[in-house]
Amino acid sequence: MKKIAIIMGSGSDLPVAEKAVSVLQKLNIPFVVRVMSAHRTPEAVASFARGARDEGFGTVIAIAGKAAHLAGFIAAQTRLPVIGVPVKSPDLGGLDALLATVQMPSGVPVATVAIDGAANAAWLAARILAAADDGLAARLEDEARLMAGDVEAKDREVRGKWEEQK
Ligand code: RP5
Repeated sequence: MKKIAIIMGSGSDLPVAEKAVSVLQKLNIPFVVRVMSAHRTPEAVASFARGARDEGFGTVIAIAGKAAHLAGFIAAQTRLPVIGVPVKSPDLGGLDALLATVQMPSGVPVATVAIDGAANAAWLAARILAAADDGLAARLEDEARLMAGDVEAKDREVRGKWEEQK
């Protein structure tokens, strides 16, 4: 099975990265977590991105805030799918990172999720791998049924509550 790389630009992004870790663990998908900065350790990022396919990765999740060039910098150097997660910052609320991540030039895409949306980055990465993995596709169907079950249970609870107040 292909691995997923979770790359964050700073140790301060770890709480966001952990959301992706939880999803990948739940789905039993192999992953690697690294801290590498497009600005502070650009050679390390370049080396990783260029070798990622040969290392057995199928998708890269890149998490960064502020002037968030990490996802785009990785996408420039690998043809693997790259998913960008903009991180919320106290000054501009993450809009800075969202725009820096999403506004890529044609031909070099970064699939950008919501601000701090690392969970959905992992779900999307799983869907990408599941296109060529029937076992993973079946696990995603199971998880979708569980999610539906949670909503239906809450619906029953809420309906019951209002019926009691008639
Ligand atoms: C980005 O700048 C990082 O991804 C982080 O979200 C933000 C702040 O980094 P630190 O100054 O906390 O290292 O490069």
